[in-house]
Amino acid sequence: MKHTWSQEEISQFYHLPFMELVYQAATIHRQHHDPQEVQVCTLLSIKTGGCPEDCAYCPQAARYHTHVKAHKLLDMNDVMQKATQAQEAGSTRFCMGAAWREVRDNRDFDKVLDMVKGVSALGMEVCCTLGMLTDEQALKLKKAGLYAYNHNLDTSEEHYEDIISTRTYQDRLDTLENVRNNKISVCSGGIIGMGETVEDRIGLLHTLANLPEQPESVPVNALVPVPGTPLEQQPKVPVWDMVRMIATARIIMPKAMVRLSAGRVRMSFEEQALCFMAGANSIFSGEQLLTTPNPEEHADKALFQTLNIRPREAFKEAHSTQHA
Ligand code: SAM
Ligand code: DTB
Ligand code: SF4
Repeated sequence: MKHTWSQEEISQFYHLPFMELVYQAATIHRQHHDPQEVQVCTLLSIKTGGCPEDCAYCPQAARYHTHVKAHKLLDMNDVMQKATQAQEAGSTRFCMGAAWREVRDNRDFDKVLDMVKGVSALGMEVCCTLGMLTDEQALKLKKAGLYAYNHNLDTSEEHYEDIISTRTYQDRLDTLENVRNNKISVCSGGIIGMGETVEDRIGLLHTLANLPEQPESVPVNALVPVPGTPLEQQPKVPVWDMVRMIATARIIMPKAMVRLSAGRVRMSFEEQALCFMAGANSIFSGEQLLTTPNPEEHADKALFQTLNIRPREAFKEAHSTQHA
């Protein structure tokens, strides 16, 4: 039977004494996952910048003047080359991001469908993050071989309108429903460090954990403050908050992949190790996220070696549910 988490229960986990929280999360992590395994994913921005939305954190919104140079949709060949490189470097999931408000039924979408087909044929978990989707568009992506769709709720419903005014929380939830109804794996998480309260963070986790089905994947991002965006002056998120967020997500969504996403460039090996201890079991590798820097490949190789971590195989979730 589905367990419903109350805001109060989640808050109690979040506020546990730090070591107790990490211990409980690490214990649950071991019941559902191999703690020596971390999935390595690669992001590629297939269409960069010029986005009509006003997400206050985002360097790709057309209305802010940032370092990002807009470019049109990449060619299939470039995408396949990047995906192959990523696979050779140990990535098992490839996520293509477009700075779109929503998918439109046009030639660009047809090209994206071809990209999904191509990357899927490599045997990687293909993920896309393209903005809002209709039910029909989700079905087309599914038929092309899409494994997962990323669509973040970003923060609590209450804090949402301080961050984004060009769409609503309900728009986000509707897209997640369209993704779920078409049997695509759901990836949805958020960002901390955007001036939210602890209640907002708990509210975000509350919404995610109580979706009709919990997301299979929950990215936890620390804001990367980009000059030119309204959030450029936000102070760095303390690692303690990142760990609390990851640990709480792990406890209330035990089966999900919890992804230590944006913000790793500013974290030491010790800090990242604490995140893995608290239940994070995925990272993005490669020197760029979408448009901002990420640790270099050799640094991540050294991190994995130091911590005796192995990269996780592709489709492990699907394989283990089939055998269960
Ligand atoms: N346009 C699509 C959308 O918004 O759903 C897909 C691309 S969008 C860049 C993907 C996600 O990246 C956002 O939902 C947000 O959570 C994250 N993101 C964007 N800028 C960020 C930043 N500066 N720091 C941390 N995360 C960020
Ligand atoms: C997610 O939650 N984080 C990734 C992925 N999903 C698409 C993106 C982070 C982007 C950070 C800012 C940038 O590089 O543009
Ligand atoms: Fe556009 Fe996505 Fe950036 Fe918002 S987060 S401005 S929708 S690219």
